[in-house]
Amino acid sequence: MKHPTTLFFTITLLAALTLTLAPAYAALTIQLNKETYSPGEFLTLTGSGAQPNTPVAIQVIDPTGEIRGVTQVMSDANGAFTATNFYKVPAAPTGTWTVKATAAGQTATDTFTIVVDTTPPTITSITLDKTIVKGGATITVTVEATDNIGVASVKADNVALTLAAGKWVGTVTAAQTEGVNTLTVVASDAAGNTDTKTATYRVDNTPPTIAHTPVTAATINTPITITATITDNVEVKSATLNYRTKGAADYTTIAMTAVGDTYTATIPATAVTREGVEYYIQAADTATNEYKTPTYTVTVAVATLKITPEHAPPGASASYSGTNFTPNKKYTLTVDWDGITVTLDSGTATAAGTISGTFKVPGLQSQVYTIVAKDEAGITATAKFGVEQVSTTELATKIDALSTQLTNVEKTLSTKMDTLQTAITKAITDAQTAITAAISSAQTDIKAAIATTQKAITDAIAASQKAVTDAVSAAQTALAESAKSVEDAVKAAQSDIKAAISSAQTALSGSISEVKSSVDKLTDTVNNINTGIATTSTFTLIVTALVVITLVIEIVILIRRR
Ligand SMILES: [Ca+2]
Ligand SMILES: [Ca+2]
Repeated sequence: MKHPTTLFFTITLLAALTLTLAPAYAALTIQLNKETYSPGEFLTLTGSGAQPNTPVAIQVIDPTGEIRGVTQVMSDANGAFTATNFYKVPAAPTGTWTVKATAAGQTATDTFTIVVDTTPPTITSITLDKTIVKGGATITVTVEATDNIGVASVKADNVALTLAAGKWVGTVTAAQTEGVNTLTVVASDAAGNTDTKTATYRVDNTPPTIAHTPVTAATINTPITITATITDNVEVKSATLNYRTKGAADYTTIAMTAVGDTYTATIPATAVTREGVEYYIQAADTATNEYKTPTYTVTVAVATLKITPEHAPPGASASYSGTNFTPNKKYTLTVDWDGITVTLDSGTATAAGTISGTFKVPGLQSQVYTIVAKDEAGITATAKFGVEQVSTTELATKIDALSTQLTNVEKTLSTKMDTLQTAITKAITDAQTAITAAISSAQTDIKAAIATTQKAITDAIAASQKAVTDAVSAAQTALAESAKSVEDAVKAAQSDIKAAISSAQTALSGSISEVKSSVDKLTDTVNNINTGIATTSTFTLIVTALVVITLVIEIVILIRRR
């Protein structure tokens, strides 16, 4: 027998070895998404603990042990897997069913039972937000329903409602057909059991009708009662009276009060001014159909006052009459003089709103006064009345005298105007004449100035011409003198030459031919001089003469050398 300590050690070692050598994977498990299923529902499961990326075979086994369905899925990299809607649950056999998963030799199971639900849901309430609507209007439907297992869906006229806070809510579109229409609501459970209930609503496309006799005339500052008979094929919801003082920008809207089909409202006195009043009636039914009457115009009668005669002296009697005052109301007839109100008469208007009476003309200063008739409702009318202190004849005479004076003033003014006009005309004519004379004088002066200038220019030109002529003449004289002196010089030279020749001829002992040649040359030159004197310029003659003298000197030198 081994030592207990040794045995314990051995067992511990074996356990450690076993743990070390066992696969590193957890146990295979599966989990169905529900514990019970109704017939027709599908099974879905999730699993884990398989080897990574390994096929997992799944079997569905009924309570008798018969395999009713198989499928296969792959585990993922973590060994997890899912089979979705892999088997449709039949109605039978009831009892405990098993789902078995097998992967790499490991198995796992889960169980479920089939519950056959034969109890339909119950619709407990249907609520419509409105039951009288226009055709095509939107109606919000709210349904409450229960079921032994659970309400799966609710539809209203085939429109699926949404579950919110325990109630099924949605909107449907009303039919177009006028009259009572039926809304069908169906609640279903998962097993397909249903409950159907209906609700009704009414379609009203017909607006209300308004029967009204328009008010066309009213008394100023007096309320106007407007009455109309308003009906609807279903239900009148509201009726309003809309009024404004004619010319006002906006209408005032007030609700009409109903007694049966008779609706009444009152336009207040403050709106009834002399401008007149405009109004219309509007009615709506529950389905929001509306009808509006045309706009009517009320003419407001304005109170009038007439006094006969129109003027009279103090103490005389005058009568008055007025219309359109507030019927049966008290009134007073007054006149205002320098801030003091004097009552002339008072009374009560008739049922027709007329007033009349007489008064004694008060002793007021002569002038035209405004007489005021005013009733308790504030309706007033005025008329002018003249209090006379002087007789009409006296007044007429004064007016005639004034008229004559005015005529005289008019005549005097007319005469003065004529005189003034004549004076103005003359002044204008005089001014024109003076201007013309001044222009003429200026023209003469200008002409004289031009003539003087022309003469001065002519004189200057003449003076210039004489100076030029004198200069030319002097030049000519000078030239003539020059020519004469040249001629004299030539003649003197000729004389000297002849004497020289004569002397030379006498002295000649040698080369006569040489001298003769020079003499011939000299002779030619002299001839040329004589020929050219007439045509050659003074300067050329002088030069030529010098040439001749030079030749003569040469000849003399030549002769003397001998
Ligand atoms: Ca049920
Ligand atoms: Ca209607």
